[in-house]
Amino acid sequence: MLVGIVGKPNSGKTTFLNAACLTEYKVADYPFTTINAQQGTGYVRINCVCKELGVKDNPKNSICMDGVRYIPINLLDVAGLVPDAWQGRGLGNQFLDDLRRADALIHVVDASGSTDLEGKPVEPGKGDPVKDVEFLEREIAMWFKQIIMREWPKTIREVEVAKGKLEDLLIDRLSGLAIKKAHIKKALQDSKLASDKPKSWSEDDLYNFARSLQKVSKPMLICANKIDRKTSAPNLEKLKQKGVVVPASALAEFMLRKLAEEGAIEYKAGDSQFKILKPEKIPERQKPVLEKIREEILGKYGSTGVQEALNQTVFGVLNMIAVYPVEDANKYCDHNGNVLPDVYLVPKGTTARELAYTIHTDLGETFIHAIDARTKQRLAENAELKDRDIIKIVAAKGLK
Ligand SMILES: Nc1nc2c(ncn2[C@@H]2O[C@H](COP(=O)(O)OP(=O)(O)OP(=O)(O)O)[C@@H](O)[C@H]2O)c(=O)[nH]1
Ligand SMILES: [Mg+2]
Repeated sequence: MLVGIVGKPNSGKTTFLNAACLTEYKVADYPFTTINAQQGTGYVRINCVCKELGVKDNPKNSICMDGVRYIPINLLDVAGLVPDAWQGRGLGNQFLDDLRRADALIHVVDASGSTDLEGKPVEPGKGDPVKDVEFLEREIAMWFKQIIMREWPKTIREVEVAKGKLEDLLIDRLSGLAIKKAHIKKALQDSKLASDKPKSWSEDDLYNFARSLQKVSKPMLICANKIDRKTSAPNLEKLKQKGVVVPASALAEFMLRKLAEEGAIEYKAGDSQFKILKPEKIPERQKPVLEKIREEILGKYGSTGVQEALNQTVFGVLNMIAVYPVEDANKYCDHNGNVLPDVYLVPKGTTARELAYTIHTDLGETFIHAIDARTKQRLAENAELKDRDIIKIVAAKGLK
């Protein structure tokens, strides 16, 4: 799973990455601090089934803290995007190619309006985050359009003369973009275009198709960042008309995570509160800031929003579920006795057999049936899995 972090310069993308992954990439209050893509491991947070089952788990592919399971996902922070980047402005859009493999995008917006469209600082409230969303969506759609249009006359000929199927031809052009045929079919449907007559498509049609394809293949969540600034609140409502919006303060999350790492406070990513453990470890100038975070961010919004943005992206926008595979359905463990060792993120609608394939090709190929470890009932190969299911796969070729 790869989530790309996009947005104009200076909106807080790297701060978001650092807060989610506890990395230390450079952050500064001017545009284009980041030039090359930067990667980190972030986590989605779920309530672990260990509490419900009353067992002590030994997680392997994830982390469990006090009954809260953190499942790793990859995050990628890229250079800031300015209007007309697709035509080469700013750092151009070459770096968008870093996002080709992304499954979803988080658009980090400066909700406080402290920066203009190019990321230059302005008087807080003067920048318009709604415009930020509009231009960025256009830039990403134009990037997609450019890729679709590579060899477009050839594509038209192959469809209209050789009677090839547009989705088959496009899947070749778009293969590096982690786009599936189902995405192309859905985008063709959504944009209501005749797939057998691409010659009749206008520039606007092509744009709409590119936009639809981006929406289905790399859905985007808006992270309304910098909510610690007063000028953010009025913009939040307006932003909600633009899509799924999560209010956040990446800066607050980074500070809480760092203090927790140093043992000064008790705080887990996504918590709605924190507890001061060692006041002597907290620098004096940070103490009033902490109280402000407690009252004006956690108290008002319920969290700093960074964890919420990751969770909403994976479970909301991408519609994934979390499933625990086990080898022993009675003890919920693997063959080494590790209890609830792994959690897999799979798309909603995944079947028992598809899960088997995800774990190992051999398990998929020699699948016999699955067992729901909670109820001990057998599941047929096409049984759809549910969120938080604990599943044993029975296969002719078990993993040793
Ligand atoms: N008040 C406030 N400032 C923030 C927040 N997040 C980031 N910032 C500040 O915004 C500025 C830009 O942050 P970066 O993380 O470098 O932004 P970026 O989007 O990666 O910028 P580029 O790499 O230039 O594209 C820095 O001064 C950060 O301290 C936040 O939640 N609240
Ligand atoms: Mg940056």
